[in-house]
Amino acid sequence: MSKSLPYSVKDVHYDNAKFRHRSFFKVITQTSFTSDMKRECVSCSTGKFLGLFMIFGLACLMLTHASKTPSVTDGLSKGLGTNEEQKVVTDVGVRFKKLLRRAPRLPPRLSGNEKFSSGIFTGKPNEHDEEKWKARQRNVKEAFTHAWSGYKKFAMGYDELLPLSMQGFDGLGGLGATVVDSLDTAMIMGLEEVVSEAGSWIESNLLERISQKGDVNLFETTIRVLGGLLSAYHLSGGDQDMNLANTGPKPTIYLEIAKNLADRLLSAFTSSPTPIPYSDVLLKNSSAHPSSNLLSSTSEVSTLQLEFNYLSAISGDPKYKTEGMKVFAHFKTLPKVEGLVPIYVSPHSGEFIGQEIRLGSRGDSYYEYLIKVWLQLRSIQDGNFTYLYDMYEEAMRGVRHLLVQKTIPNELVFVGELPGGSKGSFSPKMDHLVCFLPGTLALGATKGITKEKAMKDNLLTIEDFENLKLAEDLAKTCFEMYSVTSTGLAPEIAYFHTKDFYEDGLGGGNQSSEYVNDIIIKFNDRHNLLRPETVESLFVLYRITQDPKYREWGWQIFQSFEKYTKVDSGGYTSLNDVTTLPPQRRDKMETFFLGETLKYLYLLFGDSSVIPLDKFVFNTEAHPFPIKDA
Ligand code: DMJ
Repeated sequence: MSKSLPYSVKDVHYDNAKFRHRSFFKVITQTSFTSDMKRECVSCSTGKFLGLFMIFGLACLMLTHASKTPSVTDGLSKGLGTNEEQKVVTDVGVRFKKLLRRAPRLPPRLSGNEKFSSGIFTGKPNEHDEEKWKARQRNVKEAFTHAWSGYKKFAMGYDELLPLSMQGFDGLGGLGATVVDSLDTAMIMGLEEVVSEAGSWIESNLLERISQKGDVNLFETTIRVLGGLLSAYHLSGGDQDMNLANTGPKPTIYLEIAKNLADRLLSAFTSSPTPIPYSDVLLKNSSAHPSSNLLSSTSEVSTLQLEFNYLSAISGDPKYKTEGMKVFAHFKTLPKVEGLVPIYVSPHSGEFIGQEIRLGSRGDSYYEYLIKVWLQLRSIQDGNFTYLYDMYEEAMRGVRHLLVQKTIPNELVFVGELPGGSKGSFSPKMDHLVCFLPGTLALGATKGITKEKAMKDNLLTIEDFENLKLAEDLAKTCFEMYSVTSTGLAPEIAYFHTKDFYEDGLGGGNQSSEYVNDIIIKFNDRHNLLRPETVESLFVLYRITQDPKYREWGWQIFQSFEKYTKVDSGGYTSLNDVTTLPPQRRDKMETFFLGETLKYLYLLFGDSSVIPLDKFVFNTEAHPFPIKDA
């Protein structure tokens, strides 16, 4: 028997095969019972050898008594291998296997602790727990209703609510961004009244706004407004030619408006001399222009494709996808630092500008969309998008190698920045925005299925395990960025105590936190904008690991939002300083609080079969699109 992996040439065509180890028993049974393999095997000497070997093996099994010894040599031992494997492995079998197999290239095992905390051996949550989470989910729904009612009362049709001054504000070009960003959350929560109010407003006003309004940012309008319309189209039954929503307009209304908007947004691509679009669009005359510094943000130009691809799929018009995907095809050709890219790109030269590398602002969702667009397109035969996966894997290797460090004294894992590129020095600074990364890493590792299933099916590579580990470590750091403050809410930016960096007297204010000396919060970074990234990652990690601690962390964060950001007259507000009590309030409810933060909390506390991660991909603003053929 060949001692080198892969065992079968077929495995070569199977992703990750080179890291998979198949047990002796599986090699025999799969070889024998897979019909075309059988054909190959009887005609080759290896096959004959395997056949004889199987007969010999079976004879041995019959001769030995059936004392069941767990297969300690198998990678996924003690409960994680399949039942058949454990049943048939006897002492003799184990000895044979030891003799005949080279030391396998095994994925790491779960430690006792991990097994426990991953929920694999904890069984299903009991009824009492389920009731508790249902009640907590209802609390989130009430929070959403409170947020919406404030917006409706004081700001309906404006982009955002200023909850303290009880008025609306157009900070995103005047397309009623909160209405569109909130709609699919209301659909998911089954809030028919809100669906009706938001849907009717969109039907009566949005086209007119689009044709009369001026300057909008291409990225913000795509992720919030276009994304919101597209997921509303799907969730209301548009893909199935049905109207599933009991209320609000027909799904085709959302699609028509989405097309009208996207046709105008396309001018950012078509007026640029390179595949890199301009950052701003004048909707009313479908023209586009670069930002004042003439540059586009790397994350902005690479965070349009999920939306444009899905619009092409449902409208039947390939032009949106064609333009959007040119950005990635172009990025593929540009030089990078171990897969990491600078945060600015010029639409005029098509080149990256400057050296600054980070996974926070202007860099973040470039990495998120590499893997999500690959997940969205991987079943489609009309193009080869494997390069996206390769770029993602290379980038995550770069993150692990160049950006990950641990704090002093408690070894929290964080992702820092390279302000001067690969040759510059490392900065132990992390935007809250980076907290999207644990979710993205976990999703990229299991492709949306549970860790338990992925392990059972031997689908995880060594790198997948490394990424999952980083995801879990980083999620903890993100959670501790909340716990360390007096309000239980994270600052916009945190610094970390390392051997090269420390500043005294800049803790978060919660003296009972273990991490007061690990996390440093500078004066200008103490605000909280009700951002979603941490709860987004908790949601994804809960779905993938099934570890209840992620739900508990999410619940703690939700309670802090309730306590310190809720405004009695309606809505929730951003804070100026999370480290002091009572916190100074800022007077702004961002659209993503309804579009993302509350949606992810609601899904985190709810049934895992709702919007499953192997069948949907969430855009960066938490609008879910179905994955074709998933
Ligand atoms: C949202 O608009 C999106 O999540 C984006 O990717 C990052 N910024 C906000 C939320 O913080």
